[in-house]
Amino acid sequence: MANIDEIPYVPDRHGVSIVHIGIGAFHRAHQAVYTDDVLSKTGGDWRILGVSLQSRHIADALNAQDGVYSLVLRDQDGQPNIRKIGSISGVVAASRDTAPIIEAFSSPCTHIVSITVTEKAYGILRDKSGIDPQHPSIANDLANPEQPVGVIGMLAKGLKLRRDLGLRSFTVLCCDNLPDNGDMVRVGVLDFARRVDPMLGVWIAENTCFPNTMVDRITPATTPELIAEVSGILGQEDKTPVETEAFTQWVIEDNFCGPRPPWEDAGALLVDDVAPYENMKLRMLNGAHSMLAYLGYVQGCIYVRDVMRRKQLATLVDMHMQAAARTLDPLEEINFDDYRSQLIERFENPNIAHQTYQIAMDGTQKLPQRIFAPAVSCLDKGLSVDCFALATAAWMRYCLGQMPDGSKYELQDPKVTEIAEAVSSAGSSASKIYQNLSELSDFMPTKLADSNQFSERTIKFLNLLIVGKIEDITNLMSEI
Ligand code: CS2
Repeated sequence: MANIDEIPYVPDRHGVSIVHIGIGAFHRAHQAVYTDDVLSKTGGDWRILGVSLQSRHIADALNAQDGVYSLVLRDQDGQPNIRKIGSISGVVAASRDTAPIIEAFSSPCTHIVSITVTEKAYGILRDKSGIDPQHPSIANDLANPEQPVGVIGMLAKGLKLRRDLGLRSFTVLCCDNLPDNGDMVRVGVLDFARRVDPMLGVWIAENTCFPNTMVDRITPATTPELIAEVSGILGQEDKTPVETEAFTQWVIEDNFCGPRPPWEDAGALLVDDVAPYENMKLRMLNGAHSMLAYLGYVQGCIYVRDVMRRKQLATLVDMHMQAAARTLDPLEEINFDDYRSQLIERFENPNIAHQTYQIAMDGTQKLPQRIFAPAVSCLDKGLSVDCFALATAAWMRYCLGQMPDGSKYELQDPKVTEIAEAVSSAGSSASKIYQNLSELSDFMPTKLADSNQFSERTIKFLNLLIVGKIEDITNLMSEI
């Protein structure tokens, strides 16, 4: 029988002081759980008002359950453990009703606005010089700053309300998988504010903190099967369960401009500098994830665990993590070999059904920090770029949108049109595919694009992948 843990506190007795934008599965398996731990251990008014930018469904489903949902923990063996989470007070669908969001932004009780909206939603240029005025929600919000639909416009509006009401700024806490995520959002919000109200830019620069964070917990998307399984165990329907692994990690820069929950009591690490943790996670975990997703998907592996069961692919994953570790500065508290072994065990977890297709989404938004940044470090350090060339080739092969048997799959990426044009005008030549895809806008860093070593190796791997020769790849890699 599965174990069910009920909420050990009365949720309604705790006030709301956090607004969270992007109330998807990851937030519900991560920050909402740390906050639930805090509420259980030390209480406080730390509940979360969720904002859903796109989906109305999640707002309706969670509100119908008073924000309460099941967290399903699946470790390597045994029964799932179900835990009810009470830290979310309710969810507002921004596309339907902005009044409760304005009210929360204007409340002196709100101390933090946190975010998980995925990489593509920000619209900030990769060189962090500012916002991308072509990005759909940025373009919309620059034209209508009073009715923002995107995350940057919404933060700027919220901060404007604080300034106009003479309230202390809230802290903006970005929890997406991006390097220097807080610094990046700061650049975007400041640039946006300066364009719509220059004095607001000055106020934000002086008053608002944007801590950097590293977040980690493998969380597959919720499926109808999970909903049916959990509802069966509970004996009543839960439309919004999330399943995740036992492992969880959160490293937060201790830089808040107002009160914050004692998340360290729930196991979060509050530090002065998040960058070394962030690079380790982005390059070793996420980099290997992207590589295995592209390679595995076209080999017919539906889940990450299927990739790990194929010896040759698992060896390539291990090699990728080792290569990524070589690009990192040492971290006193962490032995990278131990971290790698732990990652491999997590990827192998037979009870987590994490789809390679899910990870393969939005490659143009993920490769720069996961694959290109460590590749550039290799060039700087005189190390082999092979593992990163292979990951890039695997993504390029995936961009062809076709399985080895000719059946087609749909690419999900904000640059899908550009990718389709790049691929179709390249014909069947690997070097032309490489050239066209590496020239996508705001994508590959110049240093990498200019490297003959990188292009030659990537094209060589891409050629092998197009004819489906995984054995030859392993042989080539073992020459490293
Ligand atoms: C994954 C991440 O979908 C992806 O791109 O690499 O969501 C990964 O599972 C998480 O970052 C783990 O913390």
